[in-house]
Amino acid sequence: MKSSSLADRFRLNSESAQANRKDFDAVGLTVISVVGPAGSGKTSAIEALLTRLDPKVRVAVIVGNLAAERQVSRITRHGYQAVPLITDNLTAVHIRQSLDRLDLQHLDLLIIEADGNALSPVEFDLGHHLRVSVFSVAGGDDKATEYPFLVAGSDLVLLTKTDLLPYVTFDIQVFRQDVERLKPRLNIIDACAQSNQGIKAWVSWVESHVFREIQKRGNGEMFVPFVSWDDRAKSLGDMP
Ligand SMILES: Nc1nc2c(ncn2[C@@H]2O[C@H](COP(=O)(O)OP(=O)(O)O)[C@@H](O)[C@H]2O)c(=O)[nH]1
Ligand SMILES: [Mg+2]
Repeated sequence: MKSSSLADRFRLNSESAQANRKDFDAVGLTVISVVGPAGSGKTSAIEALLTRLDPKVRVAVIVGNLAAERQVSRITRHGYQAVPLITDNLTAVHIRQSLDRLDLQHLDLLIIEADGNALSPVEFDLGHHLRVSVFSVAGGDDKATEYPFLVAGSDLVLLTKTDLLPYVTFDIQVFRQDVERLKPRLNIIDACAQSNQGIKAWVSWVESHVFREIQKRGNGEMFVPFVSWDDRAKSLGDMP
């Protein structure tokens, strides 16, 4: 990036994000960014999603962090396309530069995993349509207040590693109240990649958005007929 100031960086990012979204919209692609502190369980939540998502949904993942090479192998082992972007500060510019590595026309869902940390301005728009913030109970119940812009700009919060609740000091009510204060009525899903708690709700949330976009697109390319909620509920029925 050649920009000289923070304002320039934001402007450049904003222009790239708009261009990204325009490209995504042109092909009816749903783009979800999954953002949270390193180690909060993002890749695990994405893996849990991919292994249960309706197999007809054509999905690819962009992983943007310093360990991206290793993390994409956790995605590709499930048979999905994944692009590593090795950076500690993922921006819409990086996403823009990586788009020629993806066949956007033949995708329904693109997931972008990004770390939120002190260096990474998580309020950056990547060009996504939906943002999911991920926090773990092991990370402390103050994390929503540490990432206020992330929470306020999210469409869903995943609170992960709930199996660790008996072993850590984490006041769920405090966390929930902080989220409610930052963004009233924001949906929080308590999730655990080990026991599958909440994974059904997470999968359903993603599918509902992707299916809606596919129906809007209405080109009949993939869902004919549309998979009913009853069928999906049945196939997910073994989960809590
Ligand atoms: N106990 C427990 N560990 C988890 C859970 N989800 C993820 N982990 C572990 O937490 C660590 C970080 O997870 P990862 O998905 O790589 O986090 P990311 O850095 O946000 O992508 C890994 O060792 C995971 O196995 C969970 O629900 N329960
Ligand atoms: Mg990860």
